[in-house]
Amino acid sequence: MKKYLLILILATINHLSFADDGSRLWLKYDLIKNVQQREQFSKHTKFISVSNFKNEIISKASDELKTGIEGLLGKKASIILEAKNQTGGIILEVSNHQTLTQNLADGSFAIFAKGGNIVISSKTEVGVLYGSFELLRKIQTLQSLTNISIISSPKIKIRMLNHWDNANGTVERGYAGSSIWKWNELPFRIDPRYIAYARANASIGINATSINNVNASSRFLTAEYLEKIKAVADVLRPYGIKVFISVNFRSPRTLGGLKTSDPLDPEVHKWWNEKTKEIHQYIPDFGGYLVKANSEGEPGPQDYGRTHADGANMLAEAMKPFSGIVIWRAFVYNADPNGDRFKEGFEQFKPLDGKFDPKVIVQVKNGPIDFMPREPFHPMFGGFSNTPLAMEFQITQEYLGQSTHLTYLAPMFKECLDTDTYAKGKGSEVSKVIDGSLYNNQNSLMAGVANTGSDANWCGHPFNQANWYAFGRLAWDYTLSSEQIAKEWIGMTLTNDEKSKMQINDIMQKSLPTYISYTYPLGLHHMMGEGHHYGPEPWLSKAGRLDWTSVYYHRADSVGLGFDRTGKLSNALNLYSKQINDSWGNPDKCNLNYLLWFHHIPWNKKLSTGNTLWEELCYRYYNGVNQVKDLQEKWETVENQIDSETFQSVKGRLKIQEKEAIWWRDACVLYFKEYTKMPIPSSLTPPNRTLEDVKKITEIYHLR
Ligand code: GCW
Repeated sequence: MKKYLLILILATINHLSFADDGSRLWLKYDLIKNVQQREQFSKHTKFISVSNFKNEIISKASDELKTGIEGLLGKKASIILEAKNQTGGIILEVSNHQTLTQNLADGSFAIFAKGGNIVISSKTEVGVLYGSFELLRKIQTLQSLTNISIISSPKIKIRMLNHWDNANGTVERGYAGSSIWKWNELPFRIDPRYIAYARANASIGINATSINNVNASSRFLTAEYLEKIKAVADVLRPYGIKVFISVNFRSPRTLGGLKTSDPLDPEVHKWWNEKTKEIHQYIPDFGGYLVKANSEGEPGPQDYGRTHADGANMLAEAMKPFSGIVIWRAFVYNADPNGDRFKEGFEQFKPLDGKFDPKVIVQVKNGPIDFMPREPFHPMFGGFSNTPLAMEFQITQEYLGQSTHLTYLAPMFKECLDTDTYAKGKGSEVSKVIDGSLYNNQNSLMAGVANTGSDANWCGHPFNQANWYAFGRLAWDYTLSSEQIAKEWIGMTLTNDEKSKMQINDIMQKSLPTYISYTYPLGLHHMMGEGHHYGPEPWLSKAGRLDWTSVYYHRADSVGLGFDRTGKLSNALNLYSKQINDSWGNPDKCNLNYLLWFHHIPWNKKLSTGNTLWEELCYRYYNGVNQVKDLQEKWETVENQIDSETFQSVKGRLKIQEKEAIWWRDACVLYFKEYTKMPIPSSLTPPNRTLEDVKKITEIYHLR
């Protein structure tokens, strides 16, 4: 009793007096305030029964349940061996329970009430771990456990984070501090954050991670680094997470001292075979290789006149004796000033469709250009029937306000996954291409470029955590709605107060349309600041390559705006199905969200809204700014329900966002106005600065 009181007091003090630095992510396990609710949950969670103390995954599951229950309910929960006649507890079992006998994917689990207990059952240990997190999520979000009955099964086999982390501790496109991997300390010191990372990922079903940047250093394949990676893999393994390595294609030369890295050279083959074997001595369950080749200056098979398939298949061959796979990225584009970058991935890979080894998955970005805030789905998803394709989402917000703008990305992920490619007629959504069901592929993979870093709260903006969370939940089950995911995350991370939850969900759902409205309305894209990719630079006309400028994409002139991708110019639309062409290919039918992606529209053309293009553009930029104000007002209403540190952090960032939304609006409206020679609609207050003033802000960004 005394012990119980002490835990209760400590938990209460902890909850009341310490500001929340966000380091516990969505696994906070703070005491549930309402006593009746606690009592309800306590009835079902008196003990945790396991059938074997020794299995390390099961022991992670039972430990997590114990920690969670003790924190949330302020009471002791003991782990016992094989409950016999006890009731009111949780039983973890690895079994072929009838609910799981159908051909359910690895990691599936069932949670059900039986004989006065709650059973978490799976055919595999990792399924029990996922089920344990699911049960905790139910308690964290205050859902009743009475007669609980859940069967859950992952739709995608490999649910993976891609870290763009470098050996020197920096993170490419990372906005939350430096790398979470402390290469200088490994393998001797294991940072406790690795365990926290593993728990967070397991809680949302992520089961794979590639630990280094795709702009890869060969260093990661040295014995010194393999030992370090092994240490990380050992921490992640009991949480069901496999480690992958991004490799530099030139490694046989740089590391192996060979004269070439030509994938058809027998010595090169041998080198990779041996290297792959060596990796497995450190990491027996090694996940595989991730490769960025012949893209943005990275080496690859084309350096030797070979194809992407030659390169990928050579690595697949080396992987043959093992369970791992090869993930080959399709993010390639040549610097052809007359071409259309939109088409390049498709065109380079199309002749190779069907030529890849079964161990290869081709990983395609969310968007034919590059993770823009809104892109039409990549045409490869509709055009490749003989190659398993993986989805690469970007969780880190390179083009989405980085760590200062609030943008919840589940609606973006879903927009892409839910779009019908019509590849095999109606019902051929992108999700069915990547889950393997459309073409009966065995492998399926969804990757997210990680947004984690050394910041106390891992992700920079407190709401960026929600994007990591949402990515994992959707990789597990893309049919979940973005509202459901948001509400779960809010309940676990911020508050369970119903009214506040609704307000915050509203903020989250509106955040992406708001951001798009003041940056890239109507299908504009790629007009951000050069190099750093922050803020507006629509006037950018000179860069290392033409397709790194802004004018290449928006094509503003005295007649109109937008990139004509119809048959009149680039004909990229032709890469999509007829059904898509019937809508997106027709400027009068095209969804306004994609209009300027595909058409060069005259400034004075009347759109379906009744406004001319110029008017509509201005209204959207101005609305975007107004919507940020709306988000700020909504955030104010939840102050009493939110931890003060988090509240202030978001409040401050929303202020920056407001200022920078105006920056985007003024930059774009004033810049395009030069082409239109038309006034800003009279109902809007014109910017109180000139285009030159705004350009100066960007110049300062580029000062050295
Ligand atoms: O989005 C662009 C980024 C690069 C990145 C590249 C890629 C890792 O600006 O920083 O490099 O894409 O995805 O390979």
